[in-house]
Amino acid sequence: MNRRDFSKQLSLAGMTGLLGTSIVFSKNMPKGYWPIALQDPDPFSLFDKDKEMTVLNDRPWNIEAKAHLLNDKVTPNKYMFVRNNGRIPDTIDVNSWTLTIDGEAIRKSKTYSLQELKTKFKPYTYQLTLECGGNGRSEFDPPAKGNQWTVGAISCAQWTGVRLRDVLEDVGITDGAVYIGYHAADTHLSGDPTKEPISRGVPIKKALLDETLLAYKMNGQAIPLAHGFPLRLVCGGWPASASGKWINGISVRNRVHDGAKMGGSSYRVPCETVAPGSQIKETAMCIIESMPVKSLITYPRSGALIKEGQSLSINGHAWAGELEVTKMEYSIDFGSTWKDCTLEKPVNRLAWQHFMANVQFPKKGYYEVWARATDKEGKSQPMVLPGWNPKGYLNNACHRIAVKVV
Ligand SMILES: Nc1nc2c(c(=O)[nH]1)N[C@H]1C(S)=C(S)[C@@H](COP(=O)(O)O)O[C@H]1N2
Ligand SMILES: [Mo]
Repeated sequence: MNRRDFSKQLSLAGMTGLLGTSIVFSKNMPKGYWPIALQDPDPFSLFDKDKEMTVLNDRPWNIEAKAHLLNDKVTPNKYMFVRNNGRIPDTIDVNSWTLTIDGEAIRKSKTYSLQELKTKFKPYTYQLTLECGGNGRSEFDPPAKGNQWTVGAISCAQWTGVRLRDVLEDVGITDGAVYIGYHAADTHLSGDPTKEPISRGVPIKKALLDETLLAYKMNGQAIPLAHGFPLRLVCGGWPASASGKWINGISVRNRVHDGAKMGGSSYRVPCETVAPGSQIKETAMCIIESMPVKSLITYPRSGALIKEGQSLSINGHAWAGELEVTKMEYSIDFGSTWKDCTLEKPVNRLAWQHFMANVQFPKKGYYEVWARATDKEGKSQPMVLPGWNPKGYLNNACHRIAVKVV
């Protein structure tokens, strides 16, 4: 969010909201004035994030969690990563907000007000895993350009909204429907109003699943601004880029959606494994769909100290895109031998699962605890960086923490 552009449109009510109190002599304030308290805004207070979160970029805002901050079973806003491709919309009027369904594969386009969506269709609540396709990018070699996410671009909040399927059925889609693409109210960093910063989507089959929501609540409250207030598409288990924030349109396409960041190397990886650093033809790139199996140790934080003879309780989460995780193991000997963790079932499909274990160490010294999840199809996390790709997507290597027994 560029400060100048932000202030140009920010209403007095908007400023009051950000300041947390009213501006007493606001009527004397010059037009377009930006109160000092809001200059170089502090992202932590601006977005209600915990101070331990890591800011990777401020134009646009990109903020990630650290592993130990993600220990909650349901991710609260303060620990939820923020990934923006453009500028957060700064003038949102909930009362006039609409969602238009159009595209080649619908009978007649239709526009709903937010109120209509909420009253006409049945609400559902699911906990849904959203992981940025680039989570773990910082480990790629040769390095991949883009936000250098470590492990914290993952969340599993509770989303409430209406099923996209119910809305599409109400509009009427044709047999020719192949894909949906979202349109949103955020603006391109260049300032060009004709350009969308991002307009992605999913195949119609994913769009019609029970868990694919047009959400208006996160963890039981209005969605925070940074996460898509007042309306967001949520496609759990897929790269989170498919879950459009601030959406005001869905196009039902008769072909693969061709919006911004659907082509080239955006959210696409070589269809076949390639040598690190290779040049890849555009036709040899495939769109990322369900995310791969992965896990995170969220307790204790790396660097734990324990006394000799004591056992260490570890816990964390595991997820595998559209699939369930069926096995969770840990190793204290650099992957030579593995022991089972206790693994819970997900609260619903596409939610992460919790694991825990009681780890024993043979003697004093330095150890690493490595965690490895296996999905329903028998695929496990690799111990080292998996398939190199130009943009550094899909790093699902085992998470590790350091432990000293003293
Ligand atoms: N309109 C819009 N939707 C968007 C984005 C965006 O920049 N604009 N970023 C996408 C990407 S790449 C990710 S990883 C997720 C991040 O969601 P979060 O910020 O709520 O964690 O939002 C997705 N939806
Ligand atoms: Mo992303």
